[in-house]
Formats: sequence, structure tokens, C-alpha cells
Amino acid sequence: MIQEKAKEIFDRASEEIGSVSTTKDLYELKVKYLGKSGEFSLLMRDLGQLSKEDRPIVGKEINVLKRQLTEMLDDKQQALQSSEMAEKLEKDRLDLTLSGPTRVRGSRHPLSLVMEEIVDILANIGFSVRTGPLIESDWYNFEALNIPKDHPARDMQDTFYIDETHVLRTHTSPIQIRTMEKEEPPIRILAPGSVFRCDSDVTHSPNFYQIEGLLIDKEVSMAHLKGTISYFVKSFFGPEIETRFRPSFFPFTEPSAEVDCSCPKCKGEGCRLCSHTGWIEIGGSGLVHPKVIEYAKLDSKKWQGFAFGFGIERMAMIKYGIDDIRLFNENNTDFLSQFI
Ligand code: 2NL
Repeated sequence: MIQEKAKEIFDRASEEIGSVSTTKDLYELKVKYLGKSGEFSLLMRDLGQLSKEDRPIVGKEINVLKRQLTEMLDDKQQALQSSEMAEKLEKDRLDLTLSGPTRVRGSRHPLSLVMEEIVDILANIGFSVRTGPLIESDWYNFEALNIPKDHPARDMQDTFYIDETHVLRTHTSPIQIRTMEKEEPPIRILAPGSVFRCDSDVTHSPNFYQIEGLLIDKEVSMAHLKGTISYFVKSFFGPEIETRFRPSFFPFTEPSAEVDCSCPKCKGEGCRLCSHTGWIEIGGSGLVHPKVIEYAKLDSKKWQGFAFGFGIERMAMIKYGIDDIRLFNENNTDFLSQFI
């Protein structure tokens, strides 16, 4: 009877093993039939009812069935494990064509790029950078530059006054006066930086950028100035771009010249950018006025010099074909990211 019961349990177990479809269910079957209080263990307890002679024989038969069942469970375990793995691999298949997460990269501001390029070009011919304070005395910003007391540039209308004798610098020239005072000629310096003028409309910002250059040496002429600026213009805009001087006036230079270059857009043919003249104004220049040399505590009989100034926004607009100065301060990344 025990053998019959054992056979019945075995048959039921094999049938259930055949129809089980997950390793989890298979484990439950193993516990149910072969576990410590599983059906076979319970059956083994009944062996006690048998005679001494029958007990080992029947016990052996049951053990054979148990071993067989264990083998069937192991085989099934193997089969289920590999099919579950195959299923998981199929389900978790990676799409290697998907793009990864994107990371927004910053880019240099066009005004920084232009400033840096101008400095690099002039550094190649011996100019080095000097900086100075944004708040300047009336002396360094106007007086030492031979700008008369009644000059319109000194109006509250045009200049930000901190107090009666201090202003936000309206150009970077004060840097150059300070350098002439401090350093021994010959001097070849660049004064790049932020400057301030009290006007704000569609084409003017109260805060903008400028770079000035100053050379002090013996027997400096307009030819040195023209040669230096021509070299700079060709380096910055391209070797085919010509430089032209137009007579002008600044209180701090004599003679003074407006600097034009042949239009980099139409190469001098005439277009909207150059108002159909073929030329475009990029800055001002001249030989340093002897009074300015003296104000900076140098002997104007011994030392002469040339100076020039460029607006950074204007240079950037011409070089990159930007038609609205407000773009520089709008923080529009579609605009700003174009300059790498
Ligand atoms: C312009 C004109 C210019 C200077 C700047 C200068 C500085 C010293 C002495 C003499 Cl310390 N001159 N600077 C000279 C001529 C023109 O700038 O239109 N800038 C955008």
C-alpha cells in the first residue's frame, strides 16, 4: 500500500513537473514533494508500520522514486532557467542606436573672442596688456588727455559721475596715462576693457568694450602707425583688406586720423554694410599730443608716440556680419552658441 501510495505521489509529482512553467513554481513543487514536511517525508514515517523485513525493501523503492524525482526536478530547473534567461535577454535587448543624454556645452562670448583675437594679433608684434580701474579720477579720464573743461564729453549727459571728481571711465586711455607714468619708455601696450557712457538707445549701450593701443619711443611717425594698423587689419579681417586714414580730430592726438578698412563683406565693391562707399570706419588714431606726453610726466622733446582705439562691438559686428548690437547682451544662447 505504501508502494502504491509512493507511486501515486510520484506520478502526480511528474505530471505537475511537466506542466510547471517558472522556476519559482518548480521550487514550490520541490518543497511540496521532497521538502522536510513534504509528501515523501510523511510517507517515510509510515514505514514504521511495516515488518522488519519489508521496511528496507520498501524504503529502497521509495528512495529510488525520490532520486528519480530529484533528477526530474533538476532537469526541469535547468530547462526553465535557460528559457527564462533567453526570455530576459530578449526582453532587455539594448537599442544601441539610441543617442545618449545630451550635455549642453557653453561657448565663448563673441566679444571675448574678438577682444582676445585683437590682443593676440598685436601681442605678436610686441604689444602687451595693461589694465586699470573702472572708476577714474577726472584727471586720468579727461584732464591728462587734453580734453578741455567745457568739452561736451565731460557733461553729466554723456558721462556717469561718481562724485565731483570721479567718473566711470569713458575710454581705456587712463590705463595708458598711468602706464606712461609708471614705466620707462619704450612702451608698447594694449588697454582692453569695459567703458561707460551715459547713453542708451537702439544702437548704444551704456556699457561697452574698447581696446586702445599706445606706442611710445623716439622718432615715431604716422608711417609707424599706418604700418601697425595695416598689419592688424590684414590679420583680423584678411590679407586682401586695405587700410585708409582720413584726417580727423581728437584732443589727445595731433595729427589725428579716422581708420577705415575696405569693406570685408563686398571687398570694396559697395554694399549695404559700407553704405555703398566700399569703406567702413573701424576706429580712431593719431600721434600722441605733446601735452598728453608731458601730462604723463615724460619729456615730449625726447619721446613721441602713436595711439589708436577700436570699439569691440563694432569690430565683432563687421567680422561676423551681426546687424543688431543688442544681441551681445540678450543672453540668447541660439545667437551666442554660434561662436566657437
Ligand atoms: C576711437 C578713437 C582713439 C586714442 C584713442 C589715445 C590714448 C592716449 C593718448 C592718445 Cl593715452 N590717444 N587713444 C587715440 C586716438 C583715437 O580712439 O574712435 N575709438 C573707438
